[in-house]
Amino acid sequence: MLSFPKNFTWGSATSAYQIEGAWNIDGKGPSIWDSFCMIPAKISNNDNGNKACDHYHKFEDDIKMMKSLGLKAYRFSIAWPRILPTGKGKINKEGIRFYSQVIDCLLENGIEPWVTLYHWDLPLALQFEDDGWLGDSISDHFANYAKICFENFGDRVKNWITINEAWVAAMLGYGQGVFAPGRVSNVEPYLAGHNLLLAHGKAAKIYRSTFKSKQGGRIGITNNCDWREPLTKSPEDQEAAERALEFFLGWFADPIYKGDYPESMKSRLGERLPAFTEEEKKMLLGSSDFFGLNHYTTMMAAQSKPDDPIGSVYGNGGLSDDQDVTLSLNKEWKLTSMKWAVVPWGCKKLLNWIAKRYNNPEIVITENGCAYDDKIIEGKIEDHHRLEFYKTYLEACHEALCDGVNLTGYFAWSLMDNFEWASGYEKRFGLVHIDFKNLQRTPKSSAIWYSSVIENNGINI
Ligand code: PNW
Repeated sequence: MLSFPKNFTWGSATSAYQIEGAWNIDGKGPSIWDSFCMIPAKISNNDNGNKACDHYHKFEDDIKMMKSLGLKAYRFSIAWPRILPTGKGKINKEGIRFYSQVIDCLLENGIEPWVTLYHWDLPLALQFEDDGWLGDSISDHFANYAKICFENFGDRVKNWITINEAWVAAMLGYGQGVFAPGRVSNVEPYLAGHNLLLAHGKAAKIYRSTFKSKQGGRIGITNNCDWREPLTKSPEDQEAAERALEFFLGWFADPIYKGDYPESMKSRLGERLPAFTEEEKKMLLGSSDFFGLNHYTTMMAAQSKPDDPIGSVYGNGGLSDDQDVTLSLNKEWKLTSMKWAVVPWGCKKLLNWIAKRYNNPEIVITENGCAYDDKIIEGKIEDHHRLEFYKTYLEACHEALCDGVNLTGYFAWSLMDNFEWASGYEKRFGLVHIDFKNLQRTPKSSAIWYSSVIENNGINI
């Protein structure tokens, strides 16, 4: 039996656009994802989140299901355009009412709410009127929205996450154009990322100065990072792997834990990387109470050579021209249906890298999981690939704990199958199977296994 620390947080995660549906009712305004999905061929099968899992109407049943699975914590996001239909100005009371009910229902069932304020569904009005994450005023609009959430929910919510995966929002939304708002550029991602960081910093500052002492909660940011393993022992490849991690995670974590962007980014990007004022540096330094980490996979990294194919592999390398890093997969690695490699030791190495670089912060894995095409055999969801994934990644987490990494929680992505962004409903990440025709929920074998881990606070080996 591998035992975890006594107060370890065991949870599962979702996000608003991926599960709620109810996209245009009860006063909700449109988000950039509502409109992005209307553009033909942006989303696999032209799917959209209009209905999704219909969690908006089924949240009580879903919370009962969470309770029966034994979840101690549930991470979900608030849809900004449900609270502020145009991103600013008048508050939509129905939006406040909905999330209040969700929070109350969780607490009644003994489940701790972890709330993400921004999981990519920007109010469309802010994209039109303020240029989305490129605009000068966007971080202030976010801070204003965050304040409304603290005011209305902070009496009951004690764990806040400002921004989910600024890297994805900036790089896939403004660099590669595969996520909303679909822009393609090698300048805009760095400006969008800058404003996402400022948005986090301003919201955290408001929480700490006005709410924290009364409400007694904490606030952090969640960043995502894959592990980058040097392809060879050569110093060039070792440096390339380190640089790739700096361009991935250091981009967003260095300003918060060290006060500025990594040197490798500053020197390579020059004027394309905006600079922080001294005041902004001060605001960002130490602005996260925990290190939220979403981790999915690992790739090999090597120093680029002139005849390497240009561009990133599988869309998760960032802009390879800026980094001079060429990514590849080891042929031995098993792949999920996203073609993401299953490499548990990469998770352990990344946790150790974070502990070392950022002086052993408290780390919470706010997402980890995998997509597989489930087989339904006699009404049961045959799911041993996912079960194996969770088992091996949790074993890697346990090894990191033994190395001295201060890991305090783990959230499986995702609670249930849902709208997987550009992949639509084709890719299934859920512990719980959703039959999208009649919206029935059925726990998979991995969910049942995860329940036993939570119950034992450890893994039977
Ligand atoms: C995360 N990449 O997205 C998100 O937080 C979830 O909403 C999503 O469903 C989950 O992971 C699975 O995809 C990512 O290209 C999307 O590296 C893309 C990447 C990473 C994370």
